[in-house]
Amino acid sequence: MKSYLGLGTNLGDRSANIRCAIDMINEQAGHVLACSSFVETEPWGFVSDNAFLNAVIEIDTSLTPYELLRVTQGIERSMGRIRKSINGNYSDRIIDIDILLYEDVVVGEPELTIPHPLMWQRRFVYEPLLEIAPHLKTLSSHP
Ligand code: PH2
Ligand code: MG
Ligand code: MG
Repeated sequence: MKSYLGLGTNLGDRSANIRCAIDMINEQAGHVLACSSFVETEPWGFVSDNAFLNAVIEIDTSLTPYELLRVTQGIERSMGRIRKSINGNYSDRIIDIDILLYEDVVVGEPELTIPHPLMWQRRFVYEPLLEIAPHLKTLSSHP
């Protein structure tokens, strides 16, 4: 099954963090088929002095969406991500792995929403996504 994952980090050696996450995803979740450029982006939705590095990858996975969520959360934890948010607000992080799309599956649960509900609002997601998946432009409301 084809899935697109968004990767983001704004702490430590950011490009090493993304490369480490990609290696672990490739080992634990499924073959990485494509990887976007790593793009430097301003924090979106919260205030921080630490700029982000973002990327999007395409994988071929035999995991279900929930198994993929468990595995990506396990990778986040193993890379040292502790707090997900502070009082419900976004916070700095070593690595964040978000499931953007999974085939054309739609999931609407509190724990997991696919397609990612904010993906077409966030330039740091849709720019790298469209770089590796230009055919998805028809899904977006952006030109
Ligand atoms: N992730 C967020 C909130 N804000 N801003 C940027 N630039 N990059 C991100 O990956 C990001 C964000 C929530 O996960
Ligand atoms: Mg996120
Ligand atoms: Mg996340």
